[in-house]
Amino acid sequence: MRWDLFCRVIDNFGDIGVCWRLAADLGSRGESVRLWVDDPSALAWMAPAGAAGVQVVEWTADTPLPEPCDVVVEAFGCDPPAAFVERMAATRPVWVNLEYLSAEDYVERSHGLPSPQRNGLTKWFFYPGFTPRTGGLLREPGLIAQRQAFERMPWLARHGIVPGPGERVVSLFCYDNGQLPGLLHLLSDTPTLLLAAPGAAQRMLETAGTSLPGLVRWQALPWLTQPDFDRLLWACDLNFVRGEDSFVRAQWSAAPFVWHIYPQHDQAHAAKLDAFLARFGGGPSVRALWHAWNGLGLWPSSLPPCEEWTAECRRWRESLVAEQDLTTQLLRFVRQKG
Ligand code: TRH
Repeated sequence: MRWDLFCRVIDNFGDIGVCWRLAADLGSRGESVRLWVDDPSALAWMAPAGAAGVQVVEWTADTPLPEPCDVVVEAFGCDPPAAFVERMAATRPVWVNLEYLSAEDYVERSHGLPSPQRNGLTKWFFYPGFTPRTGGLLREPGLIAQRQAFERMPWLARHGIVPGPGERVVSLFCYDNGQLPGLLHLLSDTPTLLLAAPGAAQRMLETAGTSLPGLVRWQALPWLTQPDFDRLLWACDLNFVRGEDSFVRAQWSAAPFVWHIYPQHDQAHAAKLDAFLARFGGGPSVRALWHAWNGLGLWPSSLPPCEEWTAECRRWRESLVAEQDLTTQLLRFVRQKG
């Protein structure tokens, strides 16, 4: 099929990150995707080589609007241009709104619901999620096999990262976070190499400067391509991730991970975080750590026991892998509605 996928970059990199993964995954399965994005700049580092079957169109007010494809996906309710929607009334593509990821109960109730539109078309809600009654998670065919076959030391060496003997390797991708001193204190019980993503993590560590605890050192990373970002998560003993896409990718890594959830002014993120924890499990020590990193509780005195935590993450990944991935589900959904 031919797909129009619309992406508006609201902030950060999750909007384009999710859309690119979906577009590339569809392309690898023989679909043909026109990815409309208002700010494609991040693709220069995220996906410099592009992807088979994916054409990127810079979406501005002046972009000429061609005939709509067989399927129109708008990411996160980003509203395709009105003139395009008018043309859709004539060609009648399947129209899908790909929603935000959440583990909250409303997702199961809302996934797959129709929304009748003024132009006579139906827009269908498609919700990613963690349970069989949701649209699932992006997981490319072969991803888990690649992860199992991955060798961390050569990858780290190729990226100029040389952990000392017994040094714990921790990735850090986060928003500005006043909780960093608490985290550094917690990590200071063991030699630790913190690999900091560009942006807030690096800025905060630069500011921390000489106040870094003795056993903790850090190294700045460049922006990695998405496949290399995945490998970073596979190479680390512990991953701090954020937003939506890196959060999911940490779950495929199955190394212990901590989520810095996108903060919302009305505190809605606290319920969203707890909804995930309720499904994931992890026990009180994981819960306390996640709450502390998100400013929702006091710091525990130590990290969760590593073996149990790792086993929990592996069990969680196995349970997710038993579900169908998002792209497979979306393809089936669209064929049913078409
Ligand atoms: O950047 P994020 O915080 O994105 C978002 C946005 O805030 C968005 O508006 C919000 O709706 C959503 O979160 C919940 O975090 P996320 O989702 O993890 O996206 C980051 C993307 O960047 C992801 O696709 C991984 C990619 N990435 C790389 O490819 N290379 C890198 O080096 C790094 C650090 C990230």
